[in-house]
Amino acid sequence: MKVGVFTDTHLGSILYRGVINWSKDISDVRQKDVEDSFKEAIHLFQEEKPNVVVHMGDLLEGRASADIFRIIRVAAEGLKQLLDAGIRVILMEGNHDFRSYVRDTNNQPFALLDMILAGYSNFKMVRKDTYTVDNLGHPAVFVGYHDEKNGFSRFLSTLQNAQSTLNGRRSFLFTHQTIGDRWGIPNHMPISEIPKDFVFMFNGHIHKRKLWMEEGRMFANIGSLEYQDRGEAWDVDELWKHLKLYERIFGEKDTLRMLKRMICKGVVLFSTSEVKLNHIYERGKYEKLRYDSEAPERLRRNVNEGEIPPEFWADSFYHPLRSTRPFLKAKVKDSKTFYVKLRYVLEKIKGICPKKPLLWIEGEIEEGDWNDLVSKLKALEEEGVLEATNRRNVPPLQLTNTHGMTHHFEHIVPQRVLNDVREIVAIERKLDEQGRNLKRAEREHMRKNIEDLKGKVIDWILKEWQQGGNDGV
Ligand SMILES: [Mn+2]
Repeated sequence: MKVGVFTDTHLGSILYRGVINWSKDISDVRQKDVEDSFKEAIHLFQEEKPNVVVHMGDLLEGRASADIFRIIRVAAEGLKQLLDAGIRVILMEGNHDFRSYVRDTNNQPFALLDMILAGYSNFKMVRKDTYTVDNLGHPAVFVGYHDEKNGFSRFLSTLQNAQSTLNGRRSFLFTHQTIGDRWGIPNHMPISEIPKDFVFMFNGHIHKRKLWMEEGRMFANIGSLEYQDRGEAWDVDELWKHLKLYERIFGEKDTLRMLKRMICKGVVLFSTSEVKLNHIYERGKYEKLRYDSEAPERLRRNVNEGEIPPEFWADSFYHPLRSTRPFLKAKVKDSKTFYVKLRYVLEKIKGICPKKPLLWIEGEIEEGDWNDLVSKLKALEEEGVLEATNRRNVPPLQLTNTHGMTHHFEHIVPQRVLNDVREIVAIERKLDEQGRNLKRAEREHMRKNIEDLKGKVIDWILKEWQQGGNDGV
């Protein structure tokens, strides 16, 4: 059975959390971006024809938008296309679908959507505080949003109730709730408390993509369909470092491919009958998995429990969307260096992404330098390379978004990896300059040294890549 999963569409959203003072009004652009990515996801599912499509919540920005009726129609029209094509659709209610100031669950955006789609027998909706059990080749439990005001006890009892219906069978779990302690968020469901029969878990809510193994179980956080929050934005300096590293190791084509996977938000498609998945169910272990991907030989050899098979992030699993609008940020210390790196990064992004990035800057630089930088950025907007930026040196906002997130996502290339890269460069140069004068054995030794170092760097990159790098809260 083929399953498509997406989440946190936030249709109707016109803002980015934690961002003010854009150089122009971007609310229309924003609203269209969010609809574009939703439509692209629907289109992708129509083409790939999964048996089931699951949306894990926050389909709508139902709490804030006055445009809610139009937005519900946009959502319904998209979902109808899947339902008409015979694809089953399972929608889970998220905290943004639910307007907490309206008590009546029948007077909520999702209730309306349910009425619109009620005629479809292949449509299923999981409302707030409820769950449903279904079959995706293996049992699958779907849980609507649970209020976290009093912690996770109600969510836990829902999971326990659901488990009691499984008769010991291992199951998928799809939930909007935050699972695991991977984001530095105090509000999360500890993995150790999740009933043990749930072995492959998908969660929404956190817009940052991440895939990992823990306690022999698999966790997939797919992330939102668009950037929602300044905390998700990619740091220019960090992107630049990644690019330089990838170019060194992979060459141009694969560098762009990796960049796309880092920057572009996306959807997941997978087959529940895949051998590797069945291993999770049958053994709960990965050692015996067979690797048929194009991952480097050494990685295939060195798979330990706890590592994610790279093919789960391969093209067959994660599908980045073209309509993603990149979101960059920077803490500027030296405006000239920053500008050089920014131009470089923007040039590369242009190669993978039709939409112009947004840029958020802050920094402690002289008034004169700041004004100079601002006029350069304005020129970039006029040139059509940047969509918008912030014009004033606004002090960093305290990130008080709904998830209470902080900048736990900063992730730079570790020093040891940079050292390996420097070493590779140094040996390559030496080979280049003195190769002819060296003994053959010595040359071979140096080449082997380069291969070993590259292997180490590639291991790090793939591991980082699997875990989602830095793309999106
Ligand atoms: Mn949410």
